[in-house]
Amino acid sequence: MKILIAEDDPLSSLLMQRTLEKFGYEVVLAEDGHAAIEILSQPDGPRLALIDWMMPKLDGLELCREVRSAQREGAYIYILLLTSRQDAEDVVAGLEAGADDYITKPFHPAVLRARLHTGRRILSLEETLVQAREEMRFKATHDALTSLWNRGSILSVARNELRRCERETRPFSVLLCDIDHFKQVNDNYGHLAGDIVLEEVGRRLVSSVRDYDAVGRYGGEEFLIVLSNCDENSLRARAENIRSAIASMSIQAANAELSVTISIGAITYSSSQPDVPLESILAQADAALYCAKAEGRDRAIF
Ligand code: GH3
Ligand code: MG
Ligand code: MG
Ligand code: MG
Ligand code: MG
Repeated sequence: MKILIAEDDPLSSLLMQRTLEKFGYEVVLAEDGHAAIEILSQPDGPRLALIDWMMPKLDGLELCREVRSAQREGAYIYILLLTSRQDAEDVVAGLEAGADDYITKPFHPAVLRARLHTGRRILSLEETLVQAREEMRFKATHDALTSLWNRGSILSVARNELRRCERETRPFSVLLCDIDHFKQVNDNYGHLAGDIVLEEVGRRLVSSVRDYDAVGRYGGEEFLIVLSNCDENSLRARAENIRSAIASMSIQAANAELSVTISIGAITYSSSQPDVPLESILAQADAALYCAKAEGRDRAIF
């Protein structure tokens, strides 16, 4: 585990470095507060910091305040303040500035070691919390079966893109895709096979679009694709690509090789008036999808 030592006195610094290396830490040194800030703000910088109170330029207290105000989420830095002061008001000042703990000079190595263990316990707890929060955030925004954006998220992606297109007077394009006769997959091969088909179709849709396009599960077997920087001509080409990419798939499920087709309602909206509701564009896409179904499926209608 990496640890920062911010200490202006070379001898103390060396002594601490040796002690900490003996404990198994990978030590990074800073001679003053500014250098410490620099090191701590690096993405893979140390998360544990042993900071001397008295330093030139930026002292330990200012450093604590600085670190706390620049704190990025998920990158908590545990600060152990090193001081020769032990008056009650100094201790209070140190903790209020943002230190997590303090240790007085001259320190006993075993006490330092124990206090650092406490810091690591806190850091690992924080890491668990951050991961749990990330997971919750992902679950709240993604579909559980396909891991695509869920309905709420793809709608807000679409809404944001629509507003951006209006501002920049660019065309806004969506594809509403619906698997053809999907009920028959469930009826003939079972619901689990149906789920596999949904996952595979979702994966293929993602691999058929560009990185900055967005694919979401809009409903049961319906997918909404928001394409950025796509005018009507390129939408035609891309809808056809996507249609044929799905039609040419062979999906292993329920001991069978399944294939499906999709129908697509394709809309390019070029803004002539501001603030057109997304819902009205999606209603047009839905109407186009309905035509694609009526005209025999496995096609895109614009
Ligand atoms: P069409 O070509 O007109 O779209 O016919 P369709 O059979 O695809 O359409 P329909 O709306 O009649 O049936 C959709 C089916 O999708 C019914 C529903 O049970 C199934 N479905 C929806 N969500 C899921 C899911 O998460 N898993 C599985 N296995 N099936 C699902
Ligand atoms: Mg000092
Ligand atoms: Mg239907
Ligand atoms: Mg369908
Ligand atoms: Mg449907």
